[in-house]
Amino acid sequence: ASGAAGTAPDPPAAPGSAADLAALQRVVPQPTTITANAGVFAFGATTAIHASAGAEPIAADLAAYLKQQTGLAVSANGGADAPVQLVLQPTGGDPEWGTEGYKLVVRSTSVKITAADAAGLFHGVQTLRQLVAGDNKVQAGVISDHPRFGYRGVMLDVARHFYSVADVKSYIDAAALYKINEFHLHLTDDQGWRLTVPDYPKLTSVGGASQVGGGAGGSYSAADLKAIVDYAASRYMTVIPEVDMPGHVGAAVHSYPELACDGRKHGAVTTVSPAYDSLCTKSESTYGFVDSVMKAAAEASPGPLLHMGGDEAQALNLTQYNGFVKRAQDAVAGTGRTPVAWAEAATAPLLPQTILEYWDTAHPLPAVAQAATRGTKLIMAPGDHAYLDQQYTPGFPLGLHWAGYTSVSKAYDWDPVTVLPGVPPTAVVGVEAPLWSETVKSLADAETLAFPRLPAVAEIGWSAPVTHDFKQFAGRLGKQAGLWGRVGIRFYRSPEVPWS
Ligand code: TNX
Repeated sequence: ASGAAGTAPDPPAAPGSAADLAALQRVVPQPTTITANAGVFAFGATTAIHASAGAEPIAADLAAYLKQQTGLAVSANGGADAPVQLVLQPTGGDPEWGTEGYKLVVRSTSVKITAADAAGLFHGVQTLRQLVAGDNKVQAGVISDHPRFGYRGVMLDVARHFYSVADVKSYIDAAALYKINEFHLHLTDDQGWRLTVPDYPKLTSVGGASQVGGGAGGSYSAADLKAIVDYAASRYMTVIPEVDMPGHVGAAVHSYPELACDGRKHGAVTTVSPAYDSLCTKSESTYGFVDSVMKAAAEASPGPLLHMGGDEAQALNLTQYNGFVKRAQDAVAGTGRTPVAWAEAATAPLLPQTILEYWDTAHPLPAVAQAATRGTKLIMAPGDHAYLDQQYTPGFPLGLHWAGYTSVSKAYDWDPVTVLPGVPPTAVVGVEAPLWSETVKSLADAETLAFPRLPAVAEIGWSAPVTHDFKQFAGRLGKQAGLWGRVGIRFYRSPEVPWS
């Protein structure tokens, strides 16, 4: 064994008891392998963290998390002999780690996280946060961990109700605890347009000034979006901006009536139900608009993906819809980004790189699995498992139920590679948990719908299928409540979970 504190070799660790192993069974998502050893590491007022070159920001994160969770002022600038070690090891580590995996070794005298990349160290820190029980102690043992899928996303709908930059950051923070690495921002819809587009200022000055229920709405400046993107990056999350078209454009045609074929005045949409307006697909100026909007969306995030919507374009026939999807993909590709679209776009000629997001479990389209067999990649967000806006139970005060009621076990009991029959497993790039906000008026509402189901979807995206077991998951989930209390995440006390 190498010296955890970089000096003398460690003595061999004595194997842990069943109780020691149980003490490590509190991590969500379930890690790849866990071995318990005898002993416990205790964080104290003088504990210090040492970071290897490049790992300094993660040491600062860990110190800040520990301060928030435990009140202890742990130093992030410990020397090479500090008991807590964060080690960036770009070569020569376990090849299974990839960029997001890590190894955590806890001994009674030391804690060491090793990873090939800063993202892996960050995820290891999330595991450690969950293991620091209420008494600031961590059971000794070894955890080796890496994700099943590279895409593990959440989506926040900031169009139906507007969320401040501070609220968006809080949502990102809560998702980071469960190793989510993609943040999909649904920026435009019937009820509001939140993305500043320099060529079309009324999109935000007019189209931004509404939301469901008639409230004031709002929009993000380029600086606001940069703040969100930078914050997400500090949580090892990539932002995917979405501009939804050719349907779900109520706010756009309210701002610029000439974008619709009828040219009539379109009032602000403040209802829950969609307006079923459409961009005018036969007008060439529509595509100038599409180019301007995609350019602004691409400038909003440096990430490789740009979501172009494409759902529920009820006002168009299939020829009009398919023709629009083709041109919108070209507009996205022209910005250098990879297009992502809701699964309806499977009927159109797709660029080879376009990724589809599967959602509508109530009306599965055969074209989706067919596209996947031809090589199109899929993000799995099945409405009846992964939609965080669906009610937990009939009568639940928040949420809709078009896809059915989604209990915690329903959110957990699915496999991305079998959820849509006919899809080759290699087509699946990962999972996403969307939170549509027609009924979601505040960060507290958002958290109440997301917790505890977001951790369930996160585990589906991260953990190996052999670990799948609801009872065992529910036990680990119940142990998260103390941490949620300490960091201020609101949640629904589902009776399916043994809260402790
Ligand atoms: C369907 S999911 C929609 C959204 C709604 C959602 C409510 C999707 C691509 N379209 O516009 O907000 O249902 O659950």
